[in-house]
Amino acid sequence: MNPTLLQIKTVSTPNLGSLSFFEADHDIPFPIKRIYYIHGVAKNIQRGAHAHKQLKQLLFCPYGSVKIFMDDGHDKGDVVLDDPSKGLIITPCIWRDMLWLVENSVLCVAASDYYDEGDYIRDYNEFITWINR
Ligand code: T46
Repeated sequence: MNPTLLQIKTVSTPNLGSLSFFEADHDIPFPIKRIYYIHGVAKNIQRGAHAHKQLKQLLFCPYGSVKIFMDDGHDKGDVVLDDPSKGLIITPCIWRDMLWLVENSVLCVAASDYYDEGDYIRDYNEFITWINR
């Protein structure tokens, strides 16, 4: 599996820190309809255990470190988001789990569509059936 990593554009100013940014359609290959973020998570907690049928996402971690496990039904891979300028694009039909390596890490998602529970596959066997349909 070949995850698509994005180096998020970052402007550093001496003594003032850094500013990172991305623009829909210009820097990421889809329009953004929703932003959400997961926070207040203890170390070693794992979330996820689902795939999306249509949703495209950019994941990034502005604070902390979160490991993303991905499975397309054939290959598996993982990426550690441990730098605010590191982004991970996840295309549809990828089973994912997210493991908090550092307490209170913030995982942000820019998503191509509004929330729709019908877009989730939360059962792994159903996921395998879906990708082989
Ligand atoms: C994903 C990973 C990276 C909403 O009501 N609206 C929303 O926009 C979202 C994203 C979730 N929810 C509700 C659905 C559940 O009742 O929030 C609750 C927790 O969602 P979930 O268990 O799916 O959370 P994670 O951390 O397993 O997954 C989330 C996203 O849901 C998912 O799209 O790819 O982050």
